Amino acid sequence: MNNKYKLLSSLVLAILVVNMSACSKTATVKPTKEKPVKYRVQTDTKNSNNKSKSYAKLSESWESKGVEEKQEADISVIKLRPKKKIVVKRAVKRSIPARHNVQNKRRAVAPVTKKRIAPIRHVARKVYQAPRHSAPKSNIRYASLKGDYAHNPQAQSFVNMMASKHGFDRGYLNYLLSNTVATPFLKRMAYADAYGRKRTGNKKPRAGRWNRYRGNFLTPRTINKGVAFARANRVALQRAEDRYGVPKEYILGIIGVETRYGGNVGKNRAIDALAAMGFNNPRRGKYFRSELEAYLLMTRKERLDPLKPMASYAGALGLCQFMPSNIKRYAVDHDGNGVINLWTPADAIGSVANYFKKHGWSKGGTVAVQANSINSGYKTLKTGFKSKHSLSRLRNKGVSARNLGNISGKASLIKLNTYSGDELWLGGRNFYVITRYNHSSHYAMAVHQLAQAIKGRIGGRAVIRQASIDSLLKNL
Ligand SMILES: [Ca+2]
Repeated sequence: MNNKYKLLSSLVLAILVVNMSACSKTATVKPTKEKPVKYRVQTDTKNSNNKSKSYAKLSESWESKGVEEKQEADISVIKLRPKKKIVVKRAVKRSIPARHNVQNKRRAVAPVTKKRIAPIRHVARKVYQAPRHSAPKSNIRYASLKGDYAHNPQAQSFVNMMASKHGFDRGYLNYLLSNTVATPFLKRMAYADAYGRKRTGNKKPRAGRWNRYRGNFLTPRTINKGVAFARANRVALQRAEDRYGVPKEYILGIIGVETRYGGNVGKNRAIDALAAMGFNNPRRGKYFRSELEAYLLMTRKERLDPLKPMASYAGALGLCQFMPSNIKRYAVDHDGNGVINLWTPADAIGSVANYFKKHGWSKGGTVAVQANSINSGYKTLKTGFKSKHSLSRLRNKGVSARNLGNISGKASLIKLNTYSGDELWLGGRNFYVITRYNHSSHYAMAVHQLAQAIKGRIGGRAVIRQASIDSLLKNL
């Protein structure tokens, strides 16, 4: 009987428990003013401690909000909240990469518009391919000057001079100068050339002037370009070396420093640059008007449209940046095609070599050697490419060189200002000849060091194999 009674009581208990659990699973929280959302209620038997803590927190917060039906809420309400949060987080995680993918796809399929092409590079490449030699449009006539130089008396007298001295048609010159533009940049450059830069106070120049100057030219990129240019123009360089006695590395040094082997032949039309310097420059206007005169004569002779060629802001032309008057004096038709075109590598190479030869290049002569000083005696000596000191005098002042090359008699003492003090060099006759290209010790030293860097690479491993002019143009 006892057993039966026990079985019955346990069955009754079990039924009660099952009913209770069934009731609790279907219970819901009625919406209130503050919480109008129905919460699904679940029981959890595992984390009873957490439940009690969470329930305590919930009841406190509901009390503060004045909710009366907190008793009906179950702890499982808390459990639903993290689930909700997780869902939100997943949505955020999904949305970020999805957005990126859309953007990337848009970028990938976006059509390349004309605006994306850099105009300056485009122009530079176009000019490097050399202006065409054909009859310019000299049949166009203007009755009078128009445009930026319409009321410029110097421009008017220039037209008269060109017509009377060289037989140019006045109407054609009017057309040319009417289509010549004085850009704000060129006018600014003309003003700076005339009046110089303003110096503020008596500040001492900063140390490292040579380091900064050298850093503009002695770069791996420029040296690599020089090696590629040398390999592409091997024949023209060798012919120039044989004909004029100028080592090919110094020709490469000049073209590298001047235009980075054609990468930067100027962003201004030559006629705009020369006219701006000639008609807006009270100090050196006469010189630049004579260069404009030489330019128009050159374009007439070489059958070039004067409105086409590009130049530096000072009017220097071609890969070797000759001024127009120097084209007449020193430029040569090195490739023998009947015209002088300094935008072609061969003519530029021959013209640089001829320029050096005409200025007294000594075949086989040493350009520069580095020197040492045992004391500060050199500070009493004049320095620069114009200085000339006998080797014995230099030795008395504590200056000596480990290897003088074939420098004999007199040498220039070159002092370069570096971050770590003065760097001394002895310049030979050919160092002075390089300064005839640009009157600066820094310039000549940059040409010398770039030449030596390229010389060390030409005989070594090829940086760019089978470099042709076409592949070089792609790399520019
Ligand atoms: Ca030629």
